[in-house]
Amino acid sequence: MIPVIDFSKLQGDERALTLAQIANGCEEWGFFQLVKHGISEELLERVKKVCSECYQLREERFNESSPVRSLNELVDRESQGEAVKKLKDVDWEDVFVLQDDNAWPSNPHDFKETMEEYREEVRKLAEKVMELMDQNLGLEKGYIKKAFTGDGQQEAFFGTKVSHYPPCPRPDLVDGLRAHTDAGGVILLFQDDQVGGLQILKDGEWVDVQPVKNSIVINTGDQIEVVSNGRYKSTWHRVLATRDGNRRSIASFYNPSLKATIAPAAAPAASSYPKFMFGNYMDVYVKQKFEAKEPRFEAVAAM
Ligand SMILES: O=C(O)CCC(=O)C(=O)O
Repeated sequence: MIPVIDFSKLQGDERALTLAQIANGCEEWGFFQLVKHGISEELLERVKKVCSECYQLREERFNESSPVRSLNELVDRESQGEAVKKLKDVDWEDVFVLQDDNAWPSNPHDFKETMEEYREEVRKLAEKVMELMDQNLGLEKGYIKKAFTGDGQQEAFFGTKVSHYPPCPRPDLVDGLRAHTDAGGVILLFQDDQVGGLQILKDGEWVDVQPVKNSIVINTGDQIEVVSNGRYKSTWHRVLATRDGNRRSIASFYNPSLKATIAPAAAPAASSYPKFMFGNYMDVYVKQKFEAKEPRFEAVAAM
């Protein structure tokens, strides 16, 4: 089971133990879940409500989307006797991204206000988690944030991806989201309470990220792997499509600015990771997201 950590215990006698649990989550799993993380249940309930209402308004569009068309074509070919394989270039997902400066859905009317409030809370939580990582890695407080912002000269990238994985008639032929590691820094996921599907690859086996009501799942991306010089490896994960249930997931990505220079924090001379500009890494990542990460590091080193 993915570790579940009570974040409120950082405040009391169990701070050292909680820090150790977070270090273990980062080192051994690349994923952990936080409960009592300080984001109010009342806000989280509102987030669920507005995101579900927003999806209801998009549902018809999903039925006409390219994943649905691709799967229908495949099933047609199968019904004509062709041996078919799982789709390799399709995700069974409805998605849009919220950033500070892009267009947001205007419906339902309280979507924007609620998601602004949520993003503010989750951004603060990301920065707290990054400071704990600084401490656990023996770095000065604020090191990772500084690395992500060019020493405070730039803004970190902060995006929130609102996804739904609608019921899929043939989960054997398409994944909700194909296996990948995340490109960036720290990812904070508010996943569905009921409908599972997210899995991580641990010691060669796919392990479920069990839904825990109102928890926030934390995982680390490729840039934390570089900064930590390979101590905190980004973990492969995927979302399985399911026949029943429409899985909601809201993933917030705290990433370096595109202009930030990323390099291992300690002993760079002895490191197997290069130093590069994050924007260059993203240029490689968009083309190779669903492939192994090592060639991405090689490609960006050669740029
Ligand atoms: O929806 C999820 O649970 C995971 C999302 C994810 O892995 C991603 O967007 O990179």
